[in-house]
Amino acid sequence: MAKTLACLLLLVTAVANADYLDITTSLTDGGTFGVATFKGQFTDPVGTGIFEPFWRARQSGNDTTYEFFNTDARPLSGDLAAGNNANGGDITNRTFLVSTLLAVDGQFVFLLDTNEPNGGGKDLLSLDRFIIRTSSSSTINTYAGLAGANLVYDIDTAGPCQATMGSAFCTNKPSNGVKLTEELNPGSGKTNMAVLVPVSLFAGHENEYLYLDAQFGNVGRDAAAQAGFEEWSALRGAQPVVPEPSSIVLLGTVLAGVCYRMRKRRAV
Ligand SMILES: [Ca+2]
Ligand SMILES: [Ca+2]
Ligand SMILES: [Ca+2]
Ligand SMILES: [Ca+2]
Repeated sequence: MAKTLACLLLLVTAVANADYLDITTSLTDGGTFGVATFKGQFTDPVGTGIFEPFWRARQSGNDTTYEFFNTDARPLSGDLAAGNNANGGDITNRTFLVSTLLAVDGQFVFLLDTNEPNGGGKDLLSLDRFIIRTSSSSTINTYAGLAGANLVYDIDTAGPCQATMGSAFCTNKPSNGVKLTEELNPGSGKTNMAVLVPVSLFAGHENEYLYLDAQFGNVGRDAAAQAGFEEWSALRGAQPVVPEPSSIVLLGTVLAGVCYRMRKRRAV
């Protein structure tokens, strides 16, 4: 009996700690799950970051739920080849080194552009999973493989929902997540949510590749996914250095000079 009561108490506590953060009223809404912040908008105070989508997926049809993670694996195979997620996968999805992320006030910034109809309740979309992992491999293509990668952050185990900004509020659900709407910032290329993750969580994993496992459309089926592609981008700083045309010409001139001298010396 005592055991049953303890189990019940544990269950009640677990349910009480599982919530959806509702940021469907205003772009200034937001809150936290543990150390990460989820909010309707983000303004880069530095203004130098480069926004590049690295995650692009959808499930065709109406009122669906789907899950996907970014990878460099080509062609997409394993778990990622299933369904219509792969339609966008081959074009846009890729991973990158953690060291290329730009820190803003001690946080790495991930931006979500949802693609849902504007209105009629179809604009609603739930983010049900948000899991960040890192790995020395850039070509993981199964969930089993991803489960073996280093766990950085998982919204479901991060802590209870705390609505801390604007009119955001938390509603009791079986697991943690965020309820969003396309309507607050409609259109493609417009940010519908920003997630701020402390840089400190990535310590010792700077030279590993980043994976974002995200699921949409599952909360109680009242914020299901419609077929437009959702996209995640990250605010990144250090980009791979590509020599400028002028330096390539300069390098070519120097090399030509060296070759000429070597030929001349050989001819002597
Ligand atoms: Ca959008
Ligand atoms: Ca929807
Ligand atoms: Ca969840
Ligand atoms: Ca969609």
